[in-house]
Amino acid sequence: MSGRFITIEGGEGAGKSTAQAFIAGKLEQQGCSVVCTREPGGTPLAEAIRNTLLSLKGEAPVDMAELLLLFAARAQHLAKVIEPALARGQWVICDRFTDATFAYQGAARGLSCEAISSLESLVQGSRRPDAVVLMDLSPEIGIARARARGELDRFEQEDRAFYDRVRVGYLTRAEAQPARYSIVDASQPLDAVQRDLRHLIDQWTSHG
Ligand code: T5A
Repeated sequence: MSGRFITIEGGEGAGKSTAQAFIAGKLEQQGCSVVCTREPGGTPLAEAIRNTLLSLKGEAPVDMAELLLLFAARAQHLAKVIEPALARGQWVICDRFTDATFAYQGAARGLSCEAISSLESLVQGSRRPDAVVLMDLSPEIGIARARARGELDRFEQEDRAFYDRVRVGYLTRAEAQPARYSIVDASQPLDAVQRDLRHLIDQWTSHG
């Protein structure tokens, strides 16, 4: 079975990392070779950009600088990790990707979708995720989960209206492309979330 490029999206604390570990474990049990990675990040340079973007210290980037830094990290990550893994036939399970840019920098910060789409084509060529799992959760619960886990980063200091726009941005994209996106109700208890994820894994592997 050849690998697929799966991305996991959603607001703060929606359970993306937990879902990623679960999906990777199930695929590995089926004999798939899996690479787990994340954005921003995934290579030393891209992780350095992540640290800069998430930090509360120093000069905060203006919105356009934030957008360009995210795509700079993405270019490095694609070239060094994602494309080589897919070329080897591995599955790539990525915690956030370009849908996060449309939701955060587009819907929430208000940068133009056309500008983001242009950068998407420039940096990614025709590469798009084969499937996007949207962990949908109200920002209230997500931020409470993130807060319970520890200190909040720069993105986690935004106001409630920002996260509402992020959520609507994600849902709008998911509803426009139902073949590629699967929405998981992330407010459910973990075992119900994992049951839904198992259905998705079955779909992906039965079309392999
Ligand atoms: N960003 C990123 C952009 O603005 N543009 C971009 O293009 C990209 C790529 C960093 C930030 O970067 C921004 C958005 C982000 O703000 P991040 O660190 O990946 O991105 O984002 P966070 O959402 O902050 O990641 P978290 O690690 O906080 O959240 P997760 O991964 O969604 O949640 P997870 O799995 O760690 O779970 C959080 C807690 O909830 C529990 C877990 O055990 C954990 O304690 N939990 C549940 N509890 C109850 N029921 C369930 N069903 C649960 N599932 C998990």
